[in-house]
Amino acid sequence: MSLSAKEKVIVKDFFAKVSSRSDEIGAEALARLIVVYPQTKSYFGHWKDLSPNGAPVRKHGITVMGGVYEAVSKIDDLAGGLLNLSELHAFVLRVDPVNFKILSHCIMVVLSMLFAEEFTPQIHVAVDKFLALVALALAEKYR
Ligand code: HEG
Repeated sequence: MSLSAKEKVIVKDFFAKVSSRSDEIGAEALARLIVVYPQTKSYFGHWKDLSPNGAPVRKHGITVMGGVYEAVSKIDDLAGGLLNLSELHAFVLRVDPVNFKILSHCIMVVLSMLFAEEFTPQIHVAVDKFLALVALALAEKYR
């Protein structure tokens, strides 16, 4: 699977358009991740406060969105561009790659919630493919 030139433009334009609300997207997506899929909390056991609307969850949601925006900027070479992040998640954090898909799903839900009008089916499919490729790139270093 790969993104067409047109899909890349759609993804870049959409994320540019919603960038002023990036923190909110990340915080809400991470809050939903740990509420809806509580098994994901095991990776964040070192945080003192694991409440969905608490400061650490919010902060990490913002960090993750920073990674998503980094991926947008490296859309032409996701595997190469996200190599360091992949190594971190594989060898240091040991995050099971299935969780990348679960988080992608949460991000999609939040995008459709916050941008009900803007998040058209055409944008939906391009962003869905993009996040699937980001998940694949993050899992690159697992073997
Ligand atoms: Mg990960 C750290 C991005 C999915 C668990 N994640 C990070 C960092 C970034 C990032 C940018 C900081 C890296 C650094 O400190 O240098 N994460 C990122 C992206 C995605 C993702 C872009 C998927 C789209 N992360 C993800 C998932 C889990 C996870 C699904 C677990 C369910 N990430 C995780 C943990 C840390 C990071 C435990 C370290 C958090 C800490 O500092 O306490």
